[in-house]
Amino acid sequence: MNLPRLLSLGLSCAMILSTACSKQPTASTTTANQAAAPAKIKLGFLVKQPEEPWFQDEWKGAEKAAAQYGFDLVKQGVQDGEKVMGMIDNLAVAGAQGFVICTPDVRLGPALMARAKQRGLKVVTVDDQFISDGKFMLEVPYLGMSASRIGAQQGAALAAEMKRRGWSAEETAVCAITFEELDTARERTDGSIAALKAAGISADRIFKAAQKTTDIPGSFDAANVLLTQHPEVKRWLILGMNDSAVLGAVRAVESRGFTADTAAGIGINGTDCLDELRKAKATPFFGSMRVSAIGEGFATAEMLYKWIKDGTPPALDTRTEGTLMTRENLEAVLKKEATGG
Ligand code: FCA
Repeated sequence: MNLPRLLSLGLSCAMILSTACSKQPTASTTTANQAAAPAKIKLGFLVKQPEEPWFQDEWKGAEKAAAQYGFDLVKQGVQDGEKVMGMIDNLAVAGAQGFVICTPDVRLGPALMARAKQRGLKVVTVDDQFISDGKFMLEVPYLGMSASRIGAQQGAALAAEMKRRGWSAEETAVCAITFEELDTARERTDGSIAALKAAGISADRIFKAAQKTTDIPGSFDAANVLLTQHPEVKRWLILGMNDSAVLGAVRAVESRGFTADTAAGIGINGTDCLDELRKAKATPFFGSMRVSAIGEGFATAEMLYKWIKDGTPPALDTRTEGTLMTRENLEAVLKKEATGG
């Protein structure tokens, strides 16, 4: 049932109840004498790509916080600006006091903050930091990945893998799937490329392929263009800003006959690649920098809740770290994370 319908139903129920009470003076006096129970805090958690396991995990974390602190949680996918603005209005009407958001477009920041302010809603950003006039909106609380550092770890791990396999510099090249219009994405891939260069891989063996959309088809298409341009490459190292960027490129190299022995990709997130890493036979998807999305969802929802409940303003900039997760250590990494280790 949609929200306006729910609200109008709620309203009619309230009207029926109040009519019933006015006909029974005793009952209504009792009601008036009872201390009004404090209204439950209600928070929204809005994400740009609800189909990504990363964001589903963030929701799981937020649900954990809701259960622990006893607040209501409204989860919603907001794939474009119109949906974001509509959702801010809906949340306000539904009595919410704030929301956490991973915005579909970081340049929506100023308009979104103006609407939230007008509606009296507090805002915490996760993953993608708002931009105003080309600058980060540092005044809006943000929690996200240590993008450059996690990217650097990805690049260093790819270089180590090349060395371990004994791949020569002449036969090997890097396929870097990029999405440079998003800062966190650019910082990750720049960090990764810098680490590969620092490990001795020459700049002219590193090829960027820009994805038009941040999903598997988007990176598959980008990688295909690159592979067509470089049929001479015998070994591919693959990097990208997240798991789906690397998964798309992995599917593209596979379609040209590359295997786990001739290509190696490392993603970031460690959430969208669990099925891939658990496959009976290894694929060119070697591993991923795992970051706890459940932890991020919990932390941002908790920050917002405490801000509303106690007036404690959240930290303005909080960064999370990653761990290399491969077929070998996957279950151990997940277990350690689940047990808070
Ligand atoms: C961005 C990406 C997501 C995830 C998140 C932390 O929003 O699109 O896949 O990596 O940062």
